[in-house]
Amino acid sequence: MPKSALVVVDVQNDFISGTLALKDCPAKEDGLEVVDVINELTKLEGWDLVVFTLDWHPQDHISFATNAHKFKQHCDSKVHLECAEVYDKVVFNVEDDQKREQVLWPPHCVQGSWGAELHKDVYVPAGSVTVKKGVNTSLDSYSAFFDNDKINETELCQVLQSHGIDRTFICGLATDICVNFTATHSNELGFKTYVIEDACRGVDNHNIQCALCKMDESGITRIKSDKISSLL
Ligand code: VGL
Ligand code: ZN
Repeated sequence: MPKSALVVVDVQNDFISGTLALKDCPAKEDGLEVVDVINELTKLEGWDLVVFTLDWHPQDHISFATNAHKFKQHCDSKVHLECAEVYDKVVFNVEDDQKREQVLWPPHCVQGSWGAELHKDVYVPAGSVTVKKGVNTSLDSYSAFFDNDKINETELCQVLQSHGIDRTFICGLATDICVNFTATHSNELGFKTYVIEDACRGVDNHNIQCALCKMDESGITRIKSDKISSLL
């Protein structure tokens, strides 16, 4: 029997009712709706590992629109940071002179804050593992495996390998961003990768469809939560 890990991505207060609530994003999806579905999943017997990822940013993080002025001296002259609104993509030249493409978001998931906590109704089984991402000031990390420029790696791949995991089942927030990047990297790293569609919510409808199509093409399998127990 292949070994299976459930990877629950970023089911944190800020994405549900905090500063980056998905309800206020273009797709108007409600992040809270995943909580019950995910609780049903975590309670299934047969997981070899359950992982919770946390977006976990320092106050001065590069992805916060409120910090854009601090990175301005390193910024490409073409970009008018004064006009940068939330969701604008800017290019920063960071200290090591590398260009970073960065989407600006409202401040969210600040380390140790309420917004960064898992939603209180999320059931966390004994023995589950937590992986934090986006912890460096000058790197953003949508994926729970690598930052967006693949400069650093988190411990997630090694944790999965040390448990002998063959298959990952990815769910959580947001479909088109952190779920998408995490599933894509999982697949690239050689894990048979499933995305649990009804246990995800996203930011933007077009991007959600785009992300799901690209995942299909890369061999990631979309699955509904009620089909999983028969696979474990
Ligand atoms: C996320 C935007 C910024 C996510 C994280 O968890 O999908 N989105 N940081
Ligand atoms: Zn973030």
